[in-house]
Amino acid sequence: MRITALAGGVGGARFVRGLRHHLDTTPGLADSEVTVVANTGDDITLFGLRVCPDVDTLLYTLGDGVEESQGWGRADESHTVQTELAAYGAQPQWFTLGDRDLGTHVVRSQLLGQGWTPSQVTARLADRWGLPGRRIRLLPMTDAPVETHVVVEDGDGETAIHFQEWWVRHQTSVPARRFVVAGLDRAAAAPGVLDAIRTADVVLLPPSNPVVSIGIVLGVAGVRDVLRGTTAPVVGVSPIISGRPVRGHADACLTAIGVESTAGAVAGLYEDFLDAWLVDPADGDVRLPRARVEVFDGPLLMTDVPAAGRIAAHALRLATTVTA
Ligand code: FO1
Repeated sequence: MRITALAGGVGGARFVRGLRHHLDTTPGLADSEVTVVANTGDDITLFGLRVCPDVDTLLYTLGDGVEESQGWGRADESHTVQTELAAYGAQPQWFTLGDRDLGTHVVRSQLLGQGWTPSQVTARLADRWGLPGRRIRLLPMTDAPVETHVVVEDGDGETAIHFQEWWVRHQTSVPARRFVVAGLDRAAAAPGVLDAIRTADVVLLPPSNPVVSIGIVLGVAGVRDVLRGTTAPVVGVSPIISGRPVRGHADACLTAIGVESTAGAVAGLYEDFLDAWLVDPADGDVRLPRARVEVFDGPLLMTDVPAAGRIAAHALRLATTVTA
């Protein structure tokens, strides 16, 4: 079976890890191929290095190198370089860059500087993390430079800050007026992205942030069209449980775009291509105009890999019951 997932950071990575676990432990599914289309709007340049948080979160999580307590960054991390940067007063200091994590950013920046495309770099990094051997293909959504910025109030005016500054430095406490995704209007899909959606047997939307993760991937030229046109059923997993995001600050992002933080409202963002929507029992009352809604038989929480696997398994079963 060929499965394609559009993913952002921690939620997306944990879901795909659970999906791969389910496929590997289910007779007849182990040789299924999983293609992950990753959001690159979170990317940021720091200290002259290109940092790709969602891609790196997927690499580390799927390659078993992630710091599990955070869901991002490397396990067994140290911060010697960061301490030296602070001693020099180098800015910014609000974004934690561990020594092992910096290894990824150095290699990525070196290869980009030699003319490699982000797709080529991502494939090279994925090799180190053993993703091909696990039948996981990780594609950045585009090879064009794209950055999500957040317009916030500034005195009697407004100013734009990088998404990471809003997300990490301010923990989204500063109200966002809107998101501006620099470069998205000129961003072509990266090689293989549109085909991965067109030729999939199933397309899955993990419980990633619907605004700044999946929403950004949907903004890449052609992605929404192929999602509408694919014969594959498109099945999503709600990132909201009874009005609260499972993790992160999806509610602050939804508020910024004037959407209520409910499982039904998030599905509404996908309604032009969504075929089925998996919700938590607390949201069993959700009704959608076209997509089929199903209630997961337990909390929609990826508390560990098997739990994520059960959610992914339910999403795949749901896919077999809907015709695209
Ligand atoms: N998240 C934080 O809350 N604080 C950090 O200092 C931080 C550093 C960081 C470094 C590398 C990386 O790949 C991710 C990092 N994240 C950090 C998470 C990141 O901001 C978010 O997970 C994604 O960008 C949102 O999906």
